[in-house]
Amino acid sequence: MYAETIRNVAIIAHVDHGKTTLLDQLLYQSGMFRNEELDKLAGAEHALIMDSNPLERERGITILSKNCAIRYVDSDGRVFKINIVDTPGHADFGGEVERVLKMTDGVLLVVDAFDGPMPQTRFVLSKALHHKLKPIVVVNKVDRADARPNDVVNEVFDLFVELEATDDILDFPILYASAKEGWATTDLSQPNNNLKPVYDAIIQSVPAPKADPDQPLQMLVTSLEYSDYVGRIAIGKVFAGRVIQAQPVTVIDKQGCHTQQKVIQLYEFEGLGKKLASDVQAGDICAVAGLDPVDIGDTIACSVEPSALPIVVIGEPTMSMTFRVNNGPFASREGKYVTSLQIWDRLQKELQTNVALRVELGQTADEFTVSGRGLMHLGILLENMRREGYEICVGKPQVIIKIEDGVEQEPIERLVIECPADCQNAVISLIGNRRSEMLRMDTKSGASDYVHLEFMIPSRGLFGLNARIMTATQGRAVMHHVFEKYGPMRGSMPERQTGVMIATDTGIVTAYALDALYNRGFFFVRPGDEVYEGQVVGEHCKDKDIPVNATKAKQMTNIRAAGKDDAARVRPARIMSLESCLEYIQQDELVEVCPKSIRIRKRLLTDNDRRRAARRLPRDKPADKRQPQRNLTG
Ligand SMILES: Nc1nc2c(ncn2[C@@H]2O[C@H](COP(=O)(O)OP(=O)(O)OP(=O)(O)O)[C@@H](O)[C@H]2O)c(=O)[nH]1
Ligand SMILES: [Mg+2]
Repeated sequence: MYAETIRNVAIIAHVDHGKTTLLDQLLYQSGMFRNEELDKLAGAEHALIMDSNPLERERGITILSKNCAIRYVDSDGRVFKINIVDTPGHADFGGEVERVLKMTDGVLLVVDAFDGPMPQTRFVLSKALHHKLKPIVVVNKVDRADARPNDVVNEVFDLFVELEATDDILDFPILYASAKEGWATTDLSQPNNNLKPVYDAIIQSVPAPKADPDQPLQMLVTSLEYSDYVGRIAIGKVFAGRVIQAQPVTVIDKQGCHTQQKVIQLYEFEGLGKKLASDVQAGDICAVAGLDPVDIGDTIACSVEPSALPIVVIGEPTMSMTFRVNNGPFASREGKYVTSLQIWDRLQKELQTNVALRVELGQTADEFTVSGRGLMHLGILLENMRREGYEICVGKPQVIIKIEDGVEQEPIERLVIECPADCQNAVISLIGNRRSEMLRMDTKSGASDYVHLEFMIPSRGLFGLNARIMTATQGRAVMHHVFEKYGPMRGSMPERQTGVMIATDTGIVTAYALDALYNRGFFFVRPGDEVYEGQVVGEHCKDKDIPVNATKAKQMTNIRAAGKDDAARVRPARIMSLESCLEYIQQDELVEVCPKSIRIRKRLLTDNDRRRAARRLPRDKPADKRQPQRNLTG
């Protein structure tokens, strides 16, 4: 049967364990390309081919899952087509992993030979086991001087047992690899110089897709792409039957609505791209152009006997933010798209491909509530929008509270921190007052000066935690968290300890003014920057907000003062990334996201308005510490 020579696998792992590096090397060694051809496609610092999107290159992480197909000839001369999906490892993009697993029959579970299984390893493995996918464990980075591959294999085995894997799954094949150096072996005492063992393990261990080409067509759409020439392109796996060029089909959406449409163009994956195909049979992954409407989760079915495939359920968002029209004094200076309609249209477009995102109308016509899987998930959306020329103001991220059986439930995350033994006390005391509970604390086997700490902590407790842990450990700790479950609300959280400095005037920041405020704290702006009344220009060293005049210029007189007239003392500005701003702000503040600048401002720009609003609050809640929503702030 045709599908006998097809293998569909996804590469899954915790962030930075080397998925993309492994896939790139598999492409180099596939014999389908000249090395120079691939070298040209590699980009940025990590020189990875598959991380092709500009933000991925900038940050060195994978954000979107991507398909490619490799032809492989085994030792018996049989030609196999291996469809491989690269997935992101960051917990916030977990939805991307869930979306694509349905396409595959097996997974390469990559685990770092020093780190061992981390929170996202557990998450992606549990999803793979849920889909009954056959795992192959790749212990990667064995070239590392501190690698401890044997311990890691034991830890992976324990993880499988914890996740209640069945006996036949527990029999998983193990490969030891250095993706960076491009080799893998089944036995560390027998070195090897290529990735052939990875190909062989895929061919031997991953089952061929169970699919019957003689049944009526059923194809599940798992990704969408756009092309200027052919419009929407639906990508997915053909579960039954075959797709034929120019064939009429019935598209069944998630509500069960049928529409009669026609395949305009049909592609199969080949190497890094797609090539036109006349016919794609059950078991293979293909792309269909010319269908509209079509969405992720829809079934493309036979027009005579249409029947839908089960819908892929994606985990719910846990965090939401308000996106609103930028109404600050500098609005429309940098952006091309500034109206609520333009923002709404852009968010609707994002919903078509970003499966873990939700968008709802907000309290006013200028506001929308956007929910996602975490700060980075929403941060990447904002970053993309800003680069496309949008201007938006966003409010403080809030965790999404659910009510179950009349009890308020909040998202709880599994947090893993690995740090040198000498700073564990500092870490534990920081986390201790954030309503967490410790699950585990042990020294990392094979690396005795490192401790491995595991906690359950409300998502609220994670806001601003990373920066504090890094300061407390001089940047030596590694911290990862992933959503685990909803649990009963755990009470109030400590919030930002410091107040801010708020500009009282609109104008250009002067070194003279900053010098006068030298002892008041840190600034987010530099001399020469333009600021407006109500903008947050710095962090106060005390816990109260203070108004400051950052634009004050030195009075011009013709009397020269002796001494340090020209030598204004200005601390280097603290330049905050978009995500750090989002973590930093309080309930009464907004982040203004524009194509060239990111500013923090007070919701109410004038001092009078803020005072008036504070007076309206109950007496026992001071204005700068107010928390309108039951202490939800972190
Ligand atoms: N020493 C060593 N480093 C490796 C190896 N494989 C990958 N790396 C490095 O690990 C880092 C992360 O590699 P990626 O391939 O981007 O990891 P990833 O799993 O795709 O990361 P995300 O997609 O962001 O989850 C890069 O700096 C690689 O150079 C390896 O075998 N040995
Ligand atoms: Mg990657």
